[in-house]
Amino acid sequence: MRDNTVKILVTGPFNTGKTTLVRTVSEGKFLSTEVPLTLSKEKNTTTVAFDFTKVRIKGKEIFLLGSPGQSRFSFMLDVLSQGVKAFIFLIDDKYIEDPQKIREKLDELKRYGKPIVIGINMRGNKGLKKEISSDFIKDSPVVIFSAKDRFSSLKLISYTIDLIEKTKEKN
Ligand SMILES: Nc1nc2c(ncn2[C@@H]2O[C@H](COP(=O)(O)OP(=O)(O)O)[C@@H](O)[C@H]2O)c(=O)[nH]1
Ligand SMILES: [Mg+2]
Repeated sequence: MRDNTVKILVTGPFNTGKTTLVRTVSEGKFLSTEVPLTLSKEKNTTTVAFDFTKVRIKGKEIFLLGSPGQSRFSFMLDVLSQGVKAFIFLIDDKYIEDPQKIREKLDELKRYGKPIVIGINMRGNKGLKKEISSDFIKDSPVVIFSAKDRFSSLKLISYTIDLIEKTKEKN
């Protein structure tokens, strides 16, 4: 990859807004691999391979990928993590996923040894369940945002780019 390209992987449990985040920052030019989902009350589609877009932020070309959320596709994480500079790990604002499972996924991600930013997708809600931040804030920086809002989604990515730069300086 060229010097000013930065690959970032958006990952996290099912139904946390990963595909929405990639779509929102893309301004329409994006690739997705969503297929119809019949067994879920919450969602009609699910990502089976990845979401992808390219976007310019802070003079850098960001390759933004979204992973599938369902555990049966977790083998994709290794494939998609090749060459990533950082991860954005999304958590649902309603905290429907079992915290223990979220933690397992997060621990799995830490094994790659790259910076992780936790994004809590508020989906337009104002109140944040207190336990979310207290459960996870000590692990990695937490950014509260909304995946449908372009401005807040770009802020989350900018934050991640800054963290990559800071981590580089330390090494
Ligand atoms: N209102 C609102 N809905 C959202 C937001 N982000 C995601 N959603 C909805 O949440 C659901 C799951 O989003 P999706 O991106 O498919 O989640 P993924 O499984 O993590 O890729 C979809 O119905 C989205 O429309 C948001 O910021 N605001
Ligand atoms: Mg998806």
